[in-house]
Amino acid sequence: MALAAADGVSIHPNYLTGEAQAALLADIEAVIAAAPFFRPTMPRTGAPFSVEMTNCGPLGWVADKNGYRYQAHHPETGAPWPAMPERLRALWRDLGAPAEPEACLVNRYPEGAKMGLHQDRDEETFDAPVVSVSLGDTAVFRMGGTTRRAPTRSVRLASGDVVVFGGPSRLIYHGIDRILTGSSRLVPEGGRINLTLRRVTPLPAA
Ligand code: MD6
Ligand code: FE
Repeated sequence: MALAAADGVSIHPNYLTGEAQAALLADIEAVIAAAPFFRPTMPRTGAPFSVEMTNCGPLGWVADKNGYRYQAHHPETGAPWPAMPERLRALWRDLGAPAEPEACLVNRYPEGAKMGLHQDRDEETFDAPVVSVSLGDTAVFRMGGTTRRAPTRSVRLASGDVVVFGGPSRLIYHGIDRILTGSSRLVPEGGRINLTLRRVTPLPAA
């Protein structure tokens, strides 16, 4: 059952069964084999993120000294991103938008990694929701409002949980405070993997 956490945010605890999580993880391991993790850096300071990233789908999100952007190829290998696994396209058909997802960002959180409060706003359109899938260790996820100063609250996201930010919540601030190491046995090397599915370009006219 989906929980309405705030206007337009829906949280689907246990959306994926254990079996579906394992199958999706196998798909993602194939993506990682073709497009190895890279460590993004902050545009101004050059400070490395504590998470590692890769992508699949036609476009991928990258961060380096030139800024945050979407591009069609891996920043280190130069290869096009691997195709979006069908399992993710099906999940997007169920919870996302009618048009195909264009980007899936894969974030890996080793022990101690976190992600600062941010908005997802590097896309050309905010008309489609962002659909986020958690695999592996549980995360403490913080959500606020559409301004940085709005009050925040935190929820735990466990393996198989899916969060959708759509409508008025598409641009809310959110981040990962910490990872509860050892809380899941799904990922053999431990840690947490988060997948965020997005549209980047405007939705085709209906
Ligand atoms: C994470 N998630 O769960 C980071 N962004 O590791 C996100 O940054 C996120 O969960 C947009 C919408 C939903 C999210
Ligand atoms: Fe985000």
